[in-house]
Amino acid sequence: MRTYLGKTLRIFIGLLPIVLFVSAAGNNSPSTATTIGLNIICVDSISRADISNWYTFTLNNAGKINISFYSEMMDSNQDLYRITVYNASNLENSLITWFIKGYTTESNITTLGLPQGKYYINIVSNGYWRSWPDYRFIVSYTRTDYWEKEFNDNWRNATPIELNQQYHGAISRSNDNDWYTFTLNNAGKVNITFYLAMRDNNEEFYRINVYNALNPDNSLVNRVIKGYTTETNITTLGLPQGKYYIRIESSGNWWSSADYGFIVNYTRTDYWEREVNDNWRNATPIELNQQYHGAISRSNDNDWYTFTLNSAGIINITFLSERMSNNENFYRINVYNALNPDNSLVNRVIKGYTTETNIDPINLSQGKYYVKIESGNWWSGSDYKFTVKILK
Ligand SMILES: [Ca+2]
Ligand SMILES: [Ca+2]
Ligand SMILES: [Ca+2]
Ligand SMILES: [Ca+2]
Repeated sequence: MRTYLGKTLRIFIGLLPIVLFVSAAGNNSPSTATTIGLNIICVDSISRADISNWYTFTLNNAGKINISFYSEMMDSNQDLYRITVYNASNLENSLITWFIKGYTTESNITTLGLPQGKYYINIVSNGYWRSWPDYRFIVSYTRTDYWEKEFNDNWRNATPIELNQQYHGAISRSNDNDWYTFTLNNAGKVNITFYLAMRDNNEEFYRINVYNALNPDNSLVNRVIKGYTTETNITTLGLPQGKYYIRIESSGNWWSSADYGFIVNYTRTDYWEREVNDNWRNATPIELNQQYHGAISRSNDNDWYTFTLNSAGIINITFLSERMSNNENFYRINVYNALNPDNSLVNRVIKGYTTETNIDPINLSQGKYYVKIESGNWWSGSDYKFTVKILK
């Protein structure tokens, strides 16, 4: 029961999902697109008279869709079908374009996270073929608020995310950029963990950047993720309140359209550094006798802190760090008088095996001071802690 120049209705009976023949003749433009249901197998075909079929579906809520496409094996392996998905409000730029080759009988087209709205699917044949069997496809939909919402390819369209909640996305085109945004109502520390199912090789698959909305030219973190790394703890960041962006893209070398996951964990605290604090002008103010945390989140990260002595006194500094895998120079600590920033009062290098350093007490006059912490010739993104104590 198949025709090549007409269209056929078939009802599949049994355990399969409901199957609907979907196409009226002449659905060859968006304005005449055939409305299809979600999670329903649709059957249609290409014919000499009708080589471009348009379908439309509506998502009442945000969610993710997967399109599966089934066709019979043809006698050539050239690209036979082109499947394109559009947001109805943007027919200029496809969300995804996928080619189906003649030997491929089953294709699972990359998952798309989408906002509520109206969408189009266009299935086009690669020219006239002598006989076109029916094809079947299904748009599988799962409602979720925790997927990206395409297009999110620049910061203006970033998908807003909640803190402490895992989200998913996929690089559905090699040039796909996935932007997310979160807001911190208070200063705190942020830890981003990135998850993927192991890829086929250990090439660089993803690049992740984090930006402060006020300073989008300089990323706070720039991290590359390899295919075998299924869980990556991206360095902890101490941040002031404000709006932030995360950008996830392919590394440029390899890409995979499979899902990735990530979570932005946030802990409110006033006792972490506040990036960007990379020079004395943006130094993080600290209280005396209070332990602070920070991390050298890039090899060229500089962490500046400032404190004020209301009267002359003696201070000492205690610095705690993790034991590293070798005994190279991991940190350098300098202390400056704000009136004389060219001469450091303390210049101390911390080696990798040293976990606690007590810097000799120093006599200071009343005034404003800076502490600068940076990497040595090695660096570690793990947390360090330090306390400036007033002894007298
Ligand atoms: Ca994406
Ligand atoms: Ca995107
Ligand atoms: Ca830092
Ligand atoms: Ca810094």
